Amino acid sequence: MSQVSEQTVHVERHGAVLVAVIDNPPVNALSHSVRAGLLDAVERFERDDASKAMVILCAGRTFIAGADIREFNKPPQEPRLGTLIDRLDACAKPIVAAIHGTALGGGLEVGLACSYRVALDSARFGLPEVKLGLLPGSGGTVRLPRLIGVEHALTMISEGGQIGSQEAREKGLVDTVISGDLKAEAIAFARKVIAEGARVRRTSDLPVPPFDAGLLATKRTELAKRYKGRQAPQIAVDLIEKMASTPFREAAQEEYRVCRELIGSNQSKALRHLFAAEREAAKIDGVPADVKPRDVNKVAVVGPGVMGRGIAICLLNAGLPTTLIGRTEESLAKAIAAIRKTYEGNVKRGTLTPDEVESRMSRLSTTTGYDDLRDIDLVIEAVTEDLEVKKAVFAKLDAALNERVIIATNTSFLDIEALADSVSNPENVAGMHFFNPANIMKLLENVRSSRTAPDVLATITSLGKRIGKVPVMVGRSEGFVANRMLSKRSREAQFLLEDGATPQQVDKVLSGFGFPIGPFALADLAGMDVMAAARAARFARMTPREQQCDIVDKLAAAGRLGQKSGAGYYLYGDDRKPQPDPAVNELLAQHRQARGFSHRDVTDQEILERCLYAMINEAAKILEEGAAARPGDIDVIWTNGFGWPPHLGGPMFHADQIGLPRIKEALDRYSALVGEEYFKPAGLIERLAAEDRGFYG
Ligand code: 3H9
Repeated sequence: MSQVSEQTVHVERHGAVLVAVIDNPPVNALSHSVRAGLLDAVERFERDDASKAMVILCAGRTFIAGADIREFNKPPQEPRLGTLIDRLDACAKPIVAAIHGTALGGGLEVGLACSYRVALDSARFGLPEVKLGLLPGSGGTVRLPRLIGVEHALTMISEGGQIGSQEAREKGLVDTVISGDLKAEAIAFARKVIAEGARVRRTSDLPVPPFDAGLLATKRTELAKRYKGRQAPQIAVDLIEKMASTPFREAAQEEYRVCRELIGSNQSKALRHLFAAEREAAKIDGVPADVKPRDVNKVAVVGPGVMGRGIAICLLNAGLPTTLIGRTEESLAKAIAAIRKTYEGNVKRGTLTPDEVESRMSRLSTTTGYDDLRDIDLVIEAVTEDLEVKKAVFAKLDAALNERVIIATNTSFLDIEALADSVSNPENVAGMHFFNPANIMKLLENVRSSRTAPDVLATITSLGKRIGKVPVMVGRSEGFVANRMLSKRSREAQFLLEDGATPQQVDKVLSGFGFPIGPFALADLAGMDVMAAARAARFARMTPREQQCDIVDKLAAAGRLGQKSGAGYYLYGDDRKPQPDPAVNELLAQHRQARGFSHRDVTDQEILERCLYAMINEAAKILEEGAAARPGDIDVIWTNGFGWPPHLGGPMFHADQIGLPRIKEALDRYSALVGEEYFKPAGLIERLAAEDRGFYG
């Protein structure tokens, strides 16, 4: 019998039914003690003639959420999950998995190895391993297709999505959906199984259902497009292909071999790093975990412009009654119409029902005054990006709101301390920096001032999660973290054009690296007028070379506003596909000549290094200044905000993979080539490189 190191599984006898209860908070992951405890429970069940059926149940908020990710960096320890699963599968008496919460990864694999599965109506099911750069390693790819068919199983395995209980029931994954007391109902179900002859049903005995021969090729193409550069989704198709023509045991062995190989891969390490970093980011540096967020039941948004509308949609979607404050009835009417239009788009795409739209719209109210804000708990200010305008709004809010109301600004670069100075309770002031389109983008940079109260920081973090964002706390710094780093990449992209690169070369290199879109195609999407306005706003703080690098202004002046005018860095036809334009090359040649730059052939390596290392160097300065608390926060910001490919772990993780000594050497090289003011290595990089350490130690 296996040794149980700590008690995370106990058994209860209910007549002829033995119930094994797993209690391993927070998510009942299959840690060593759970595997050992469950194996003990099965062995005891097998020995005990009085027990005719067994139920596996979990305490707490969820059924098993998978293998214990924290154990992946250590060698596998017996009993391995595969050993336990084989034992469940081989059991001569029926076992019922009683599922609530989320049955994920190894958790679902435990369920699949049981004879029966019953689930609460709110339960969810998935094999999310692919999101961690892995694939199921304990029978998921060999059992799920046998149970629900190859096509559905392939979708779940290669995309990692979840399905609910009703769908699971329809597809044959679940035998019964329960809406009452899971434990009582699961025991009753087990008694019924006993009464009907205690039949054992093994998924491993089922044949693989026939499937469309073209499915695998179609799926490969679809996945390659959707998960650019990711290896696990493609390997999922390989495994399913092999599974369909290989005996069960052999296919299961191959699955385990592949899973172990993927655990050791760089892509999986990067994705596991991000999983942990995202959770770490929710823990606010310097704020104890027991600080309670304030209640947020009713909110207001000041400013019915594009950002204000997007923010209002997020709040309405989360069920929060929201008041939109605007200067005129006309601007508010326009905002209401735009919000409704967004929702109608959702209805057309089938992601919302008309009733859901009406219930969301019914939570929206508008006002042009500040008199009726008595019940509001939190206000998000999203007016024009001008300190004086914002201060005037803050003064009005200060007069109207009670002393506990949180005032969050959506500024993207103004000084949060100056805004805090303009109200009587500066401890209530913070930033909530959304990214456009606010209702779509996952990243939320929450900003703390030196005086923001800890419970205000906890509140904006929990509100961020509640509205479906990935909130990361940042400190005072111009452009905060995401935009500050982006501005360095944009600068280098512009300088590279002056040196001789073309927009398409730069875009190709960066999208080849894994960004969803290159910087110039992105600028064409945003609009050259917008880019020129942003440049004008920063002009006084630019270096002389940046000031004179006015390619954006020249394009805007030529009416090349990007996609909306049919031409920008590229030409656009009806299909909106960017086509290189000789006129842009001519404009660049003239610019170079006027500026005294001679054209040279810029290598792809130089493009990649200058764009990425300029960002990494800036990130190191941000860390030194304390504007980000941890390198992981920066990785979370860039993978959720500006499309850094998740399988490369974020800029800080990637820097460590390359090695800081190598990065420092390149920064020195570009200091000499481009200028010290752009590439002088940050003190942190100098120090870590000298010690041959990385950002993560
Ligand atoms: C697998 O199963 C491989 C097998 O096929 C084969 C093996 C051979 N392990 O997300 P939350 C922690 S691969 C360890 O904030 P929520 C998490 O770090 C696995 N810890 O809560 C956090 O800790 P802390 C396949 C885990 O309610 C705490 O739980 N399974 C694990 O928003 C709360 O997490 C997955 O990929 C784990 N597996 O969401 C599932 N999972 O408090 C990954 C969570 O210290 N998990 N923790 O920061 C999830 O998707 C979500 O955590 C879940 C709960 C939906 C379960």
